[in-house]
Amino acid sequence: MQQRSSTVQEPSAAQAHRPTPPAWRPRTDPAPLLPDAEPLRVLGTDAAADADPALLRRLYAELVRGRRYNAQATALTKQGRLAVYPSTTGQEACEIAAALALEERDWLFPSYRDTLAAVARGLDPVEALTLLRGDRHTGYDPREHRIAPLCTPLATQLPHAVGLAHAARLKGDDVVALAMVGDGGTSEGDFHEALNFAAVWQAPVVFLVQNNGFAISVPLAKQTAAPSLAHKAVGYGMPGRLVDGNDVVAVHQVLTEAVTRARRGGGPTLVEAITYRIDAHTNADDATRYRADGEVEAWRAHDPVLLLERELTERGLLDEDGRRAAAEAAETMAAELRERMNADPVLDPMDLFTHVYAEQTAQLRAQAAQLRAELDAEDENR
Ligand SMILES: Cc1ncc(C[n+]2csc(CCOP(=O)(O)OP(=O)(O)O)c2C)c(N)n1
Repeated sequence: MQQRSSTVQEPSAAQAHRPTPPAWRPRTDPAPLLPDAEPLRVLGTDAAADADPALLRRLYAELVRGRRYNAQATALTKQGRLAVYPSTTGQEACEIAAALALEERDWLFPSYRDTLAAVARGLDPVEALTLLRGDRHTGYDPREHRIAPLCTPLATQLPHAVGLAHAARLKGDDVVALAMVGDGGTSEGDFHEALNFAAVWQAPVVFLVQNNGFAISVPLAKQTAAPSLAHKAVGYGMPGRLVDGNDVVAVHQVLTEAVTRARRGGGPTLVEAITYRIDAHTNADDATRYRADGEVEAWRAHDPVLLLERELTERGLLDEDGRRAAAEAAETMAAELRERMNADPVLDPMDLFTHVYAEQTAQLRAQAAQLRAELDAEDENR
């Protein structure tokens, strides 16, 4: 081995002429942006004692109602009353916490899977299913409840949320946008663009990734090599937070903190909630082809409704009567949903031409006139 010289070396001629590069240091300290090593859990820990009993009861009632809503909507697909339903059975904690973390003046940007969050925010349960019933229109006025349309093209709701939040801030409106996306959606360009713009503009947005393990049949390991999806936040310059997505109190806490931070001008946050999709991707999917029953059973033991029920019971906040009351309220909602969904919707075929262009093209005007004439002729022949 070559001996190192103990004498200070004179710089070579080339080194002597090399200019010193400008000093470099990270533009922000990455350490505070990093997610915790473990997802935050509150239920079953000492921290649960601090949770407000009224909030816990409200969360419980919503979870029970949400579970029943998922079951009823799935049943409606089997009865031919609903074209498709992407269930959130097992993910109700994320859906409910997202809805409840927002103030009335805020905006929710859901994906196709997040009907339940929209319903928990106050949307009519039937209107929330309009798109999934096969009607191409959203079926509700997004401005009324400040719920953007349920978005089927993956992650496209994210730049929309950033745009709205940034515009609100420019106007001086005290509004936060919460955008929901799946783990698969994080591979989309829109995810990158939304997070980058949000951080550069310090827009008041909260991104909630529901990591339910799969993008249809594609497991997360085939989607990303990142340590976690929450770690992606650091690359954009925003904090990433990891939370147990089946612990409704923990998700509510993390989202409320992120919403408050955004409202105070602290900028966006990326939250990754670790959860699991108990049902298939939709009623059109057979999940047994790509995952083992044992995996599903392991997650059933970590069920969001059971976790909260256990906590409430142990703290003496829930007894048999309370359980029955929550179940009955959920049953009433389901019966009404069933009844209303069993009525045939009255659709006007002329609606095909509305809400598409502000000013119709000559071709569309001609087509509309042709359809009008055909419908009128049908009426006369009746
Ligand atoms: C831009 C785009 N590409 C592909 C699809 C087809 N698609 C629908 S759902 C889905 C998987 C999405 O998985 P994930 O984001 O994890 O959400 P999850 O359905 O699990 O809630 C895909 C690929 C789509 N809707 N949009």
